Formats: sequence, C-alpha cells, structure tokens
Amino acid sequence: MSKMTSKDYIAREDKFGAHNYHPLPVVLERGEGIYMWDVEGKRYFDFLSAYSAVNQGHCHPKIVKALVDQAQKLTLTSRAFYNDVLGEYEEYITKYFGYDKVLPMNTGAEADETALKLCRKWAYNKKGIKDDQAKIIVCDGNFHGRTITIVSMSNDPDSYAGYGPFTPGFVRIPYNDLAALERELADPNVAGFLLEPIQGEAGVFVPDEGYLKKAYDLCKKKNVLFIADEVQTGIARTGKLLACDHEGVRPDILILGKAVSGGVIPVSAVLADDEIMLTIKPGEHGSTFGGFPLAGRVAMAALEVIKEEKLAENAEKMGKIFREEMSNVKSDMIELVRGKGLLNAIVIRNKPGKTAWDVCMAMAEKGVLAKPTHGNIIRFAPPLVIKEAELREAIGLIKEAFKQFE
Ligand code: IF1
Repeated sequence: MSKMTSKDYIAREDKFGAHNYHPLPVVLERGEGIYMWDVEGKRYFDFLSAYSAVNQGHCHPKIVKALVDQAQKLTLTSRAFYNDVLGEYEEYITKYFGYDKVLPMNTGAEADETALKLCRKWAYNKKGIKDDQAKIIVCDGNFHGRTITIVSMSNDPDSYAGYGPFTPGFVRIPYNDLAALERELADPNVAGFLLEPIQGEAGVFVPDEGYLKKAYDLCKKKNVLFIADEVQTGIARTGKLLACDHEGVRPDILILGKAVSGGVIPVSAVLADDEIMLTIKPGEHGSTFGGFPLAGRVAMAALEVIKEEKLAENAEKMGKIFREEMSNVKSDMIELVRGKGLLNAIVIRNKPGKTAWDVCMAMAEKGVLAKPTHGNIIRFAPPLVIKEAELREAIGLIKEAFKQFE
C-alpha cells in the first residue's frame, strides 16, 4: 500500500466528515514548538497557533508529560466524587489570576455559556432584577463560540443564519463605543456587559486606548458585571497575562480557554469572586469532563510554562518587531497592520486573484501557515515561544509571499 498523499487525506475527510470547515489544503502530522510538518515532510512556521490555543508551542514537553503521567493514574472521576487533583488546580488557578473561585469547563463556548448563566443568576439573586428580565449587553462583531445561545448574540450571518429561534435577553452595541454603552446601561434590567478585550474573529479589532477602563467604570456606576472573554486574548497572547491587564481592568467574570491547556486537551475556566460564583448552587450547572484530573494537571503545567518562560514579555517584544517590519512592506495589497503582542492582523485590499486567501496559499508554499478571516484579513499569531531570529526568518518568507503579487 503506497504512502497516502495530502490529497488522499483531504479526499477521505471530504467523504466521511461534515463540511463545516474549508481548511487550507495542508495535512499536518507533527508539531513541535513553533513548527508543524505535513504528511510530505514539509516544515511550516505555525502563524495561527490554533487560534491562540498553542501559545506555549506545539507538544510542549512539560505539558505533555503532565498529561501522560496523570493519564496513567486517573483520567476521569466525574464530579459525583472528589479527586486529589481538582482542589489543587482550583487553588492554583484562582491564585494565579487573583479570584475567589473557578468554575472549570472544557471549551471556550461552554465557559461563555457558564458566564452568561452566572450573570443571570447574579442579576436575580443579588442585583434584584425580576426573573427572566435580565439583559446582557454584547458588541457588534463579537465571537464567543458556536452554541445557539451564543450565536443569538452574533450579528455575523455565518454564525447565526438558519439556527433560529434565538435566545432572548441580549442587547448589541457597536464595539469601542462608550456613548452607546452608556445609553444601554441606563436600563435597570441590564445585568452584564460581555466583550472581547480585542475582537479576534472580527479581524483583531483593537479598541481605543482607555476603552476597557472607561467601559468598566461605566458598568460599575450602574452595578453591571464587566465580563471579559479572554479565550483568545488571554494567557499572554497580547503581551500581558490578560489583555485587560494593559488597562489595569479586573473583570467581574473572567472567561479563559484555549491556551489554558497549551492546546493539548480542551480546558476552559470561569473565574469570579464569591458574591457571583456562589449564586450557582449544587446541581445547578456542570459538565462530565469539567475540571477533570487530566485538565487540572495539564492546565497547571501550561500556566507554569507561561510564567517560567516569560511568554507575555516575549509576546510584547516580538509583536513590536512584527508590526514594525510588516508596516514597512511596500505592497498595494496591505491596507493596514494592527494588533497587540503576538495577536496581529493584516487587512488586505482584495483584488481578483490577489485575495487574502491567495496570500495565505503563497505563504503556505513558502512554509508559513496562517488563515484569512472575514475574507480580507489575515491573522498572524505564532506560538509565544518564538525567538527573534525565528520571527525574522518567518517575516522574510511572508514578505516574499507578498512580493509575488506585485
Ligand atoms: C471555530 C473563530 C477565533 C473565541 C472567543 C470563545 C470562543 C472562541 C474569543 C469559543 C473560539 C475559535 C473557534 C474556532 C475558530 C476560532 C475563532 F474564528 F471561530 F472566531 F479564534 F477567532 N471566545 N474561537 O475566539 O471557544 O468553543 O471554540 O473552544 O469555531 O472555527 P471554543
């Protein structure tokens, strides 16, 4: 039987798998640090990091070891019983981020759903809003996951079209618009404001300096919870441990996912203080795998790596180099370069045969993997372990790819 080619792998997925994605035609079989290799042995710089889940680099030895060691002892007890890992993990992560308590889940969407439930529970039990009247403010261009309640908040037809009827209780305002927020906060039934500190999927939309702090202050004045979805921006990606740290904002509810596990297994977490967290009583929320022993060991190792390897500082430094270099590229395809830390994007002036997708295909040819979002924006998010020499080598390849279209 001859060795399968990328084409064979793609054909098999096409035949047996749902068609809910349109991947770049690259079939990967190994990852290590900032690199991945395809089934033909070609090496790529990973400039997506699985949408910022692999901040610590692929197959980080410390994180994989934590997984393997625990997997040979005890993988899952369910929450019907206690185990010797969960409490250690809960203490570790709450002290790491400075909150009273954590509610452990698995995916980012589940963490967002948990945050929405906590916000509503708090609204009825603490703020005194009448049952079923709580409203949560969200932003145009948001991406918080793919469940029906979460896409009920979305204004992206790709996310919500065809999935109605939708969950009520959400008010949408323009992102980065304090006046709109202030107007909606006048409604006494508003319980929370959910936002991404930088909108990832929208194309790395960085709000004005001071927006987060002013939004937070407006919420506090009206006793409204400030809920930060740091699933993509958290865990050192933007050059600080959390994107909210750039403005000294401490969210009332903090939502984490992706790189909490270094991309090894799905781990997400919702952190809050007792007044909010204890509004959910035993039996009122949960998940089979939420906070299971593997998640605890993997997440503690993944979070340790962030600190030990000073990945926030490195992201800050490398991000500045990336934006500096790419802003100086003379190409009529590049409209603008924006981002924070190592969460960056280039907005492309799409022309027939010269679209963001074509650039990504050219970059893949050169050995750099990235993927367009919203048709004309390319996100660049390498693992935070990337060294300056490696970054400059990748930038050289990216520039070559752009040059092809001149
Ligand atoms: C896909 C997007 C990024 C997220 C934020 C919650 C979640 C995500 C800020 C949900 C997930 C992923 C989902 C993945 C692609 C990727 C993505 F393009 F979809 F929008 F990153 F921008 N909050 N983002 O970014 O976390 O349930 O996926 O663990 O659905 O294609 P999840």
